[in-house]
Amino acid sequence: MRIGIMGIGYVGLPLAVAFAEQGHDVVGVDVDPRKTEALTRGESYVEDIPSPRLQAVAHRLEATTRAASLSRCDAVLVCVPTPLTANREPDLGPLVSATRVLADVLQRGQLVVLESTTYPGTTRERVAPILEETGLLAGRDFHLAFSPERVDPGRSDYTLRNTPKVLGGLTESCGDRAEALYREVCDEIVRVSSPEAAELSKLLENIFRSVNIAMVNEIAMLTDRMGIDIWEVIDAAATKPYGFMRFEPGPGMGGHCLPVDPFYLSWRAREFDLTTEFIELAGKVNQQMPYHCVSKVERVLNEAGKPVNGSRIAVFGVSYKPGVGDVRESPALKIMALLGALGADIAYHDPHVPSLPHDDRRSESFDDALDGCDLALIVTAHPGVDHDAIAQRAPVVVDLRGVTRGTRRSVLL
Ligand code: SAJ
Repeated sequence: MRIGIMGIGYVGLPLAVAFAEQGHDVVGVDVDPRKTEALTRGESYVEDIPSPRLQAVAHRLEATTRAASLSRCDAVLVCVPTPLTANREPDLGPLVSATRVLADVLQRGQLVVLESTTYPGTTRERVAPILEETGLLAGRDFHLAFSPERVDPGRSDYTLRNTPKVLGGLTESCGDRAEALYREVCDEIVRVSSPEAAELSKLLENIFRSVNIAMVNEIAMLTDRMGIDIWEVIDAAATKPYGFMRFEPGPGMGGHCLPVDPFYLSWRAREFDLTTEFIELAGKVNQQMPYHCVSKVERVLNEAGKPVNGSRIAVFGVSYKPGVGDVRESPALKIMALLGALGADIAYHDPHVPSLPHDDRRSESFDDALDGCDLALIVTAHPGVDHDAIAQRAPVVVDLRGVTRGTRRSVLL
């Protein structure tokens, strides 16, 4: 088959490589020429896709900014970003413009699948009408379905191949067609009755995490006042062989999914006269965590007789979660900004983030960051970083991830 991918980022590129590895010709279309040029040179910019793997399928992979190439494809997968506006409302701009571009080249008999996370109804109410402006009817002249991406950055045990693929077609035959396509790269297909059910299942997955992370973060703010070790409490609760799922408190929730996706549903729910309290509350609690962490640092420095102003604080781990270099919505950035506003002299060490996108700060070596600091702040605990050494060598440590529990030399969240 000839497969088209619109948006060759952390979702589109793994799909492109997977289909090419199955012997299919793939056209990757992206508005960003830096991406298409890098792929043409065989350079991957997605951590989970090493360049050698990309180069191995270079003969089957065409990267271009020209959408015309999609007209020769049997199927087109749409994997463009679905961010929030500044007012935390869904921003379907990238999706609508990609769909308009696709409409200009859409051919009878093609299959179109939307993978971008979005609110229930997007495929049927926003994508289908734009494609049907061509005069072709969805479900009759072309097939249309929704199948949510489930990429978990940095994870290697579960991949596209062995993570069940949920999909919902606009019609039964749309679903059948999409299922036949994904069986090429996924071991298990989970059919649901409609695109709406598939759209909502994805949001439920991430809202489930957002709400549970918020719940444990709120309890961590309470145990901080009660003088109880939240980590000991979670370890104990996690011994329950059923009915409890472990989530860990932390500096807040980052990434491009969990801080974003829930608001797609809360916005949509308003059209049905329902305020999704859980989602809103979880958002508020998780947003508060950077402030709670900064007040913790202030208190710890104060106990050492030092003001934040002028203190040298070494931040360890600035990406949004361990093992990845992605700093989107990372709580570490908020914490550094808040501490900076209090006059702290901040340095950071992160083996995954050599420099920060929004200012000229660069990651210092482990020793340079640690030596001479008044306080070490562990925000994201990357594997391979010697957190015990931090606890041994820093005058005082605030550990937001509970990785130095055993050392008894650090102050936990
Ligand atoms: N976090 C906590 N405590 C926890 C777990 C996570 O504070 O117990 C924080 C992390 O530090 C991070 C944020 O939450 O800042 C999100 O991390 P994550 O690992 O929960 O999620 P993502 O955003 O990297 O990936 C999620 C995954 N969703 C689920 O596991 C249901 C991934 O599978 C999705 O594909 C991805 O969202 C997505 O693209 O939607």
